[in-house]
Amino acid sequence: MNQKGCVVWITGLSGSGKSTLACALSRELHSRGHLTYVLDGDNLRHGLNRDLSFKAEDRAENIRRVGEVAKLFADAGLICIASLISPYRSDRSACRNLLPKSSFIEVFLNAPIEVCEARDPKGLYKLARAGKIKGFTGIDDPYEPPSDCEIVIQCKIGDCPSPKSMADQVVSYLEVNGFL
Ligand code: GGZ
Repeated sequence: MNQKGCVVWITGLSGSGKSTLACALSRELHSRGHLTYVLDGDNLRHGLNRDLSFKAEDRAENIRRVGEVAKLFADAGLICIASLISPYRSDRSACRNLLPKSSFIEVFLNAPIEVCEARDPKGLYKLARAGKIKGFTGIDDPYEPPSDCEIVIQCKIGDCPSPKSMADQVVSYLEVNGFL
């Protein structure tokens, strides 16, 4: 298969469903015969990026490294799916600038903090509210939503799309734009 590589960059708060979407999207693309690789922020912080904290400069370095790695996969013709909070517009924009135009597809998983905090799968929001984690995105650290991204996935209180339907939204974009 002659596949045009690209980077699908998923941004959103902790608990918004980025990893779930990345996994569902990867499965769907595999089932259609496409090569993918998932770069998940939380996982990479156990290896490649284990020397980095959550202060702004370290988040920038985290995102820079993942952007560079994602570019390598895209150059090799894979659909690279990166799921990181990536809270700063400037860091996301720097990654976009590493790639040829249209090959960086920014997906904003727009789940309100109320939804993410109610899910709280690892209990991190609870710890942040109690002051036991400092600089937690959305609590006492900023999240800058994209103003001009390619895809917005909307999740409202009591009405969030299923993993499959989130993945389908991205797949449709990739089809229409000649990546599949
Ligand atoms: C945000 C934090 C923090 C702080 C630990 N702020 O939802 P998770 O738990 O499983 O994934 C989050 C992960 C964030 O890593 P990223 O590499 O995606 O962040 S960034 O793009 O901002 O560099 C969260 C956990 O780490 N976590 N402390 N203070 N999330």
